[in-house]
Amino acid sequence: MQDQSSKPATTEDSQKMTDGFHLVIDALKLNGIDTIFGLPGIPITDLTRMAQGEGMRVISFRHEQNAGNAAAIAGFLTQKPGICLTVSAPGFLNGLTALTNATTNCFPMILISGSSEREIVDLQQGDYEEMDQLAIAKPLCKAAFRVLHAEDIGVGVARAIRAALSGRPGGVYLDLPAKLFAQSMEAEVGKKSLIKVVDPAPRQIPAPDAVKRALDLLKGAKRPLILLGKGAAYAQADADIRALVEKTGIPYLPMSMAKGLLPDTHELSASAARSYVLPEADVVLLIGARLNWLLSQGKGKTWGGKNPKDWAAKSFIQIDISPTEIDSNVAIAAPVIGDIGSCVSALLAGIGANWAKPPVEWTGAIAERKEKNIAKMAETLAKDPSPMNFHSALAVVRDIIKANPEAILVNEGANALDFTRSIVDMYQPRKRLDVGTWGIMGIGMGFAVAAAVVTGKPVIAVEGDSAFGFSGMEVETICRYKLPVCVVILNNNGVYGGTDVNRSGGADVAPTVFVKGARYDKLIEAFGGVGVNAATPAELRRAMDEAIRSGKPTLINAVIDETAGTESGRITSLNPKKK
Ligand code: ADP
Ligand code: TZD
Repeated sequence: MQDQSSKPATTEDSQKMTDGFHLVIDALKLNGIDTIFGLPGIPITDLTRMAQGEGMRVISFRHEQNAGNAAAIAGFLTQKPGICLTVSAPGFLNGLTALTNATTNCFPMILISGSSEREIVDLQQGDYEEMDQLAIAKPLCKAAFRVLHAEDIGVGVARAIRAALSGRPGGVYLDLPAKLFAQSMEAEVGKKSLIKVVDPAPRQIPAPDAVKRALDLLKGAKRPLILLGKGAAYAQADADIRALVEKTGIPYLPMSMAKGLLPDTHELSASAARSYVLPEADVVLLIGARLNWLLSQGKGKTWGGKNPKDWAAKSFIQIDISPTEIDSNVAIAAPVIGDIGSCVSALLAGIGANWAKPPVEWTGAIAERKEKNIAKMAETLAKDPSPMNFHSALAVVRDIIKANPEAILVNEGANALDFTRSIVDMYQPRKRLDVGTWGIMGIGMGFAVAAAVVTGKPVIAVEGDSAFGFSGMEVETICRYKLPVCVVILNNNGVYGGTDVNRSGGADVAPTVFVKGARYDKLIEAFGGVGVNAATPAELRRAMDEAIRSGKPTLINAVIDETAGTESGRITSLNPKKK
């Protein structure tokens, strides 16, 4: 489709005039935003060209959902809202899943979409890609704004940034009708209309009595536990969080994207004794983690309730920036409301030199279980079955991450997700990026592209073969921008596995089964990347080492036993069953 958007102000007026295109770019740049993830087309094609011309990094994707996921994770990694730019209606809708997912995960992101003319949309007269985008976005994100006049672009961008970053971070929609871009105004007036947002994520200091209540509860605990969530990773209060764990001597559990806040090999990590500490702990300090389904809503057997429907058998302290999160599932005895940096430093200030570390009965019992489970896992990882299974392949990934702790690990799938999370240790904060709160497939290549672009570090994406398919075309994007991304597909021939059968006996394969022996490595070769088929751990290791060494876009098809793994990985129980 050819672009029909109006020309920018580049005539003899260019010294004195500006236009909507340039005001959007200037407003973003003024606020330190230097990267746009998007996909061009009417009416934003020129915006992408001009943004690039004005020195912004413009990363162009093959599908808006992947650009949106890239923006979301860029927001998580940088504490600046990630920008996703799309065309109207279908492009907007393609980006919307990522915007809603960002909001669900508390990642700051702004989806900017061009839209059709208001007059036509509101009368439903059938414009090109007509849709009332603002109305559709509103219930699906944290905030949504539309700008109709060029002189309001500064305010619109400022409001979007504040909404994305302040309080609980989330996704914001900014609707820019096509006409806006061509509106011109005096450059000087335009410049003055822009707003540099001061303190977009203001610190929120917890109340002293709330801090005291929390410390009193923690002091009296016999079996305390700290639970770190991805909010703690986002907050970038890494040194204080580590100091809190080490000074109190309290064992901790990281949620999957909080892995690496302290190295997984830390002596106070209770990860390898998870099923012991959750039911046994008497006081649990949640830092940036919600008691949602990932934590069994804070009640039931996981937490030591005798009857699965019991209330929590323990007392919770919860640090969160969102006051309404408190008591959302179980009673929280000591809420501490504020930003994690301020809250953790307030707790630290109240922990004197004579703080009594937890009783050795508790820490000793955890250590004992850890040791047993780690030894059991080492035994499993040492096996070398043929074909490879998840364990023997992931033992390789585990070693590669250990040798390259600065690498970012992107991870999606079912078994591919669960096994990677438990087998591959992380050593540094914000290095593990995954399916998050929704358990959504399709984040893989978008996250990988953004992680490489905003950090410059090597990226390893461990993908189930089904999971990869949702964003697989972006291997072209990875090759086009020459990103140091190594995709490892744990290929077991289908969704969860490849052994299901058609119950009718008909010719179609079962709904969960893919083409047997597919060679995903050939995909990346089409775009000049390195493709490797790895049938053994040794081949996988060689290919991964080489990918890290060369920094070349690489896709490894790791051939996994199609009988390995279970339906839905570790969440089999969530599948509905006949009563
Ligand atoms: P996980 O899935 O890792 O358990 P969640 O996404 O459920 O983590 O929880 C993250 C929590 O962190 C959210 O409740 C969010 O409000 C909170 N949060 C995010 N950023 C901050 C911050 N800077 N300060 C305090 N709380 C935060
Ligand atoms: N669609 C979306 C957007 N998200 C989802 N989570 C699903 C579908 C359902 N789903 C899962 O929850 S995991 C999964 C799907 C389709 C793929 C599992 O297969 P895989 O991984 O090949 O990626 P394993 O290792 O074979 O289990």
